[in-house]
Amino acid sequence: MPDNRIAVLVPGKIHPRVLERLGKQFDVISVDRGNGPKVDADTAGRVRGVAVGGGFDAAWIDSFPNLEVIANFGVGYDGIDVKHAASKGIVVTNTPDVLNDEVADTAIALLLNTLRQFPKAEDWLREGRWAKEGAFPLSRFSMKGRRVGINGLGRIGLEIARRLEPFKVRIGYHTRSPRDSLPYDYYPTLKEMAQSVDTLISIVPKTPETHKVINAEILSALGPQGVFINVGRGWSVDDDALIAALGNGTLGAAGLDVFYDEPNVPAGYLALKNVSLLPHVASASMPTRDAMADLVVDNIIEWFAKGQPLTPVPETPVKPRG
Ligand code: NAP
Ligand code: 8YV
Repeated sequence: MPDNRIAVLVPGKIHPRVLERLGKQFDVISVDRGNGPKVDADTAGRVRGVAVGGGFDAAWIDSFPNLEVIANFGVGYDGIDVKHAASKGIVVTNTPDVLNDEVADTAIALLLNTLRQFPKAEDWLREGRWAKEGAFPLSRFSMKGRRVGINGLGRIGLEIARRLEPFKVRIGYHTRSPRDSLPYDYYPTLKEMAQSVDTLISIVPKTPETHKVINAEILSALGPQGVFINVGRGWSVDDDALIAALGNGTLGAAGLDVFYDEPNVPAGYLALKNVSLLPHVASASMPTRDAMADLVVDNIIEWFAKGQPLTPVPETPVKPRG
């Protein structure tokens, strides 16, 4: 029997809760990413919504003539050609706020791991070295007395700043526009901030302006006691400069959750002892990923029920469905 429900395309893998909930209301069409959209013309014509956790470029968008809404699994929607979607009147949604706490918690954990080397200390215990060789070596760095600069004080950056307050560190931030009524030092440029702090946490989106902004000049301004943490996008970092600065002592240490070309991690990082590496897990708890999945589905439901999704991205302003 033909499925007369609205067809929603899911390219590649996505959190199972998205499929489970979508399947209750929509005709879910799961397709491999492969080398591009491979669906017959009749199916392509029936697709009115997309739920996606990777990328959706102009070629994919153009393959579905009746597409109305693309719901991205993630707050960062750099994998979707939003400009192209906007030009065709297609609404794009993302998953803001529901992951703020998890990502901010991870940023603090990664900072502490980087400063105090807790993962290496646990390895020391598990490898029997505590009993054989004695105490784990003292960590070179401490959180105490640090001056922290946050590159990007949006939804997540602000939660990171709030979590830093009880650590009694000095807190500053850089954004293009200063935020009102916050007790943190504002720096109009990243360079001025890097010159004034010894700890830099980056949580900016992937945009043309944020490409490789964490470069040799910024790392050298942080200095040998300096620490760099990235939970935003690997796109913002000049890897060659960071690997060189960590290797020659220009920078003290780094903690990275995100990489330029995931899941590929430059061998230069793996060879260094003063970098703590995570495989893009900042939002990766079951409760938070479930909340993200729910927001993906609820955006699609709200669009088709009311013509008003819950969290459209600013580049695709919502026009009521005709
Ligand atoms: P948001 O609320 O939009 O905040 C973005 C912040 O970055 C704003 O303060 C913005 O301020 C600032 N910004 C943007 N462009 C800038 C530029 N060129 N120079 C300086 N500051 C700039 O976004 P969010 O929800 O906090 O998320 C931020 C990003 O984190 C996401 O886009 C995603 O890429 C990443 N993320 C990573 C993970 C992970 O798993 N590691 C999880 C969630 C999110 P102005 O506009 O005033 O400049
Ligand atoms: C996720 C993220 O890892 O929300 C984002 O922008 O980077 C992370 O929460 C990703 O979106 C899903 O794989």
